[in-house]
Amino acid sequence: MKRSLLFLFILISLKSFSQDLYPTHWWVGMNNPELQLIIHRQNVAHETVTLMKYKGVKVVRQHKMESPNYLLLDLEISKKAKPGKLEFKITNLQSPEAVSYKTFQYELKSRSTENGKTRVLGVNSSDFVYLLMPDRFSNGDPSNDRFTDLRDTDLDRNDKYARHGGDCKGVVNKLDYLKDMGVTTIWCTPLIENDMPRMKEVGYELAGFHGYWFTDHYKIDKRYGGNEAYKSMIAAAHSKGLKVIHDAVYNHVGLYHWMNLDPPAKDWINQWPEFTPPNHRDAAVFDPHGSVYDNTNMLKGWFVRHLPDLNLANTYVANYLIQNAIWLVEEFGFDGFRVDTYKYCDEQFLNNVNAALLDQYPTVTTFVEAWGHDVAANAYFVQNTMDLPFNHNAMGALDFPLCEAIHNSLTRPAEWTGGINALYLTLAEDFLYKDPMKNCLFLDNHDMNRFFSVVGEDLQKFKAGMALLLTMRGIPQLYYGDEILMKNFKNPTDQEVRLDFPGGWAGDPVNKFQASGRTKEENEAFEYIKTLANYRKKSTAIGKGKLMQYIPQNAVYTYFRYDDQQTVMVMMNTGNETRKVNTQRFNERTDGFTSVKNIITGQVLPLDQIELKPWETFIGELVK
Ligand SMILES: [Ca+2]
Ligand SMILES: [Ca+2]
Repeated sequence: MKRSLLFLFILISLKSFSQDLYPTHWWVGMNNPELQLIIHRQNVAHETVTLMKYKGVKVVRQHKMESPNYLLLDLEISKKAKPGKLEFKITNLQSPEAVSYKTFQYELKSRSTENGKTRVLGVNSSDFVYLLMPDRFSNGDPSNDRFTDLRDTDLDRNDKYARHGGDCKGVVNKLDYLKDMGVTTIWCTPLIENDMPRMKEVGYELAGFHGYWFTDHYKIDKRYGGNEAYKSMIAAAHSKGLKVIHDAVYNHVGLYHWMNLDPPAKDWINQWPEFTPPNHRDAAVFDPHGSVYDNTNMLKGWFVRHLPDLNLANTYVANYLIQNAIWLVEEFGFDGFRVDTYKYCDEQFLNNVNAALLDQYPTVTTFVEAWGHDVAANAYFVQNTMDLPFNHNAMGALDFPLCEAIHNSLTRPAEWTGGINALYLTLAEDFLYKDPMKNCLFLDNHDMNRFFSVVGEDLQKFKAGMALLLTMRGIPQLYYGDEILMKNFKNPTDQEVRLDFPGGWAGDPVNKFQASGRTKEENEAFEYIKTLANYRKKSTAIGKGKLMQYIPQNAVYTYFRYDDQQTVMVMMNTGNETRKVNTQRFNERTDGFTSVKNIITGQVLPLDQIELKPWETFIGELVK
């Protein structure tokens, strides 16, 4: 009895000990043989940690931090190393009569052989991304809704600021719904653990249900089902031919992350005498006339009071985050990254993490949230064609300037630079991007007004926006619920645009995942997106082809997507009069074709007989 109790005690202590190792485990056969292992344990710096003999693995260096609670070991894992468990011996020379001898294990696993084949596939312009907030989408497992050992124990669907219980299983349950709609890729706002109490933001007690307040980079929040549920979700998605984008945050951590609660050293976190927010100006990063003052404030200010800003110029912090990014790909096998708060991060760090990921996973893709205020500002933060003192290496950006231009097109009259001409002019500036096809295109997201509200709840304009989204260059992203015409402005806060998907919870009065639960107008919106998205799936011209646009005339905008096999023509009337379109000036794209097949209705028309009512959009495939 005593023996088994002792055994249990050892097991428990080993378990809690192993949770203080970062990364939690690693793999043999990685391109980079180096691994920096963080041991977090009280007074570990006063102890001696020795690696027992293991073929192909050695400790080449150890680092002490300001805090005695950390010891960092640089391991070298050669190609000779086989999967197994490293054994470390700890001898406490300070107090041998106390716990003088202990061992702990560290697992080296074998890597997946499926990377780039059935997992880690990368996301490209032939995909269609669905952005959802897991807490608000669907609750597949009510047993994980709340935990008394987490700091936020509230659960209240009547409170927009509280958690609502959605999870990974809920997403799995709706994969067929998404696939049927023509979605190919899911992007969940972060699922990483946010063990934070509710925090005051603009006067409201907000829960970390959006996921951007990380407290443990190696754990999926158990309210979403934990690491295994995320693995299952990704496996289920992959088995249905769907991909997954992982939402990463390098800029900050939550107040209750160990890096802030028990910092290894003061300089792991950017320190200010008092709370100092960033100026939020992308210009402060790249302005050739800018001051160091503004630049420092932008890159090192704390996003909000409860998000300590990480010092990404600190090598240890950088190593930790880069290893974590690689760990996440190998562990979960998702297909691409979306990176949050990009313009607030140390620039060299960003290039380093991107390069390290690509070195290990050539197929993994990344698009970033730079939120540049215009094309040049947005292009600055990705691979571009400009001659600059610092060259960013991110593949693609979330295309905020194009989103704004679309809003402009659909809400303002066609003027020299406004209305539909804003869209034309914004696309013309694509020359600043190295590859604009790698940008992610969207009409709204969790930080913006709902698109249906932006266009004044006008279904014609809504369809025009969806037509642009699904036929334009780049990787299109739809925000959950837009397909059922969810609306709202983010007034008083963003929570208004983050409401539950009706039908995502057992017992919901309506279920809008099913046609029978949707209104006539909602079904019309849904079917329009579904038809276009499913056409898009098979269309090489839209998925991978070129774009040619024509100067808008009489408020009618025309562009073509084309390749060797196919030509798709899109026409949009943004004026208030019906227009018969003269297609003469499009000869260089229409020559050799006689008619055009309307993708939505299937009707075939002669090319010279296209007439557009106000705000009507025509999408047709040219026919020989
Ligand atoms: Ca749940
Ligand atoms: Ca920062």
